[in-house]
Amino acid sequence: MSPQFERSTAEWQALDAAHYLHPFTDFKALAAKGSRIISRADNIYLWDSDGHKLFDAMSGLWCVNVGYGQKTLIDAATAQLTTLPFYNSFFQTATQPAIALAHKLAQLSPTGFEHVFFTGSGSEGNDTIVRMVRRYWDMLDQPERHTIIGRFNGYHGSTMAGASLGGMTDMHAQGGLPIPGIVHIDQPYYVQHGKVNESQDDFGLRAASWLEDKILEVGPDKVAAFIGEPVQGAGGVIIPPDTYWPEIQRICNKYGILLVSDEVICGFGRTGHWWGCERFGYKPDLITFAKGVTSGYIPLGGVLVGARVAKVLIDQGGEFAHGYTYSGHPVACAVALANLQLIEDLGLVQHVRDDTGPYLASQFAALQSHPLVGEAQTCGLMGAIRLVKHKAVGAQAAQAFGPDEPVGMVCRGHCFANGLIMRAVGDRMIIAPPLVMTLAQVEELMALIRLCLDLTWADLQQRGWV
Ligand code: PXG
Repeated sequence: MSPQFERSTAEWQALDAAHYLHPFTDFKALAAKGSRIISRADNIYLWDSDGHKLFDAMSGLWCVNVGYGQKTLIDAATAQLTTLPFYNSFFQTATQPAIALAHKLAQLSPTGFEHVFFTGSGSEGNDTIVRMVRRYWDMLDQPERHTIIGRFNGYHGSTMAGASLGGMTDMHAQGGLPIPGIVHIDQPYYVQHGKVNESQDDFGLRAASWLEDKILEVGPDKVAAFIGEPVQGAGGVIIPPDTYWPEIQRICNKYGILLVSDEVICGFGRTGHWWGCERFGYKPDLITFAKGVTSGYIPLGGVLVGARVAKVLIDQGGEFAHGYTYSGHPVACAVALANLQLIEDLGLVQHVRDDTGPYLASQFAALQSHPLVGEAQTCGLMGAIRLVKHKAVGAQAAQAFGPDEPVGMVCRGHCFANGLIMRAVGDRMIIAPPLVMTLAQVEELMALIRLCLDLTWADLQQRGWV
């Protein structure tokens, strides 16, 4: 490690508390407690500054899909930094890596996607979606078609537009969001909205029908687009019933509304398919991507633009007044090319679809017998375990923990103490491990998860919560 990074953990924590404002953080509470400092990584493991090893079941932050320490990505960055560390794509200019990556993404995208707009992150990608969708309808002389429909508990980033498209009410409560022209429908979460004796399939159709209700409420000639994540990630790995997305597609088609698939988490193999929309059987008009495009080695995001929108934007001419300094950053694009090559060379998408995904699913199904587990579900290499106070008995639904019983945080504490990074979203414990994970590592992960569930159960008994 470089000498400038050689300090004790306590020194780093003091400097951190003195100067560094972390994302989505209660600054005061963290300063009192001290951050966990992560120092290095290899394959699917991390080490903190005290040398503790952690199993990274969240792939950094849903992004390090090829795992840590991949030499081809490092070499690609080094080579590009040496040749041309930066040049922009404004003023009728381009760099070879940006063009090559646009070409590669067109090859990997679902049929009908030939164009890409690059950004620096998923949030900027979704800001681009808002600008592009509204410009599309303006160019078609329908400027009143500006309303975009998102979903409560959806996550589309943290910029003004990203947070507005998302449906996180605690984010909306800060700063007067959503911005005008963005409205929300409920999420397809059976635990929250399902009816007694309603099948998953029926619930999926009913949840999709909320889109039609909202379109009719806003006025069909005012709605520009619908945006959703194939599987809601940050919302707690909410996996919709198989009937949901095809019905959403039918409704969008019926009213001529653009369908946007935010694949920032689900893209590049996470679901066992290249794209989440392929897993769930729908054809979006626009796709947002980020994270897995570079496996998080360097920031990059963007929008894949399908033929319907591209045709209008390109054929009609006129400048699209939008872009970022780092749109098509050559180093980021070079790393992305190496990353996509590696995903192909290692056959990671098939590996998830045929090997680790089904194995993880069977292991999660077996968790169902644990006294704390309400449901445990997976989609590819994403999984969620809902912790419940009392399990469902017969027709009686499972009983959830109360608002003053933060069970997820208790469980997360046991995970960290035992070398496992698993995220808590309310009462849902979620994972999204690197796609390079082997079958043996799935077993290792499941042993850690079972241990942490047992420790949590014993802890909750002591607290008198169960
Ligand atoms: N769309 C989706 C679906 C995302 O998951 C973004 C957009 C925004 O991407 P950027 O690169 O601007 O962060 C995301 C990001 C969490 C968590 O706690 C999830 C994300 C980001 C930070 C935390 O699960 N997803």
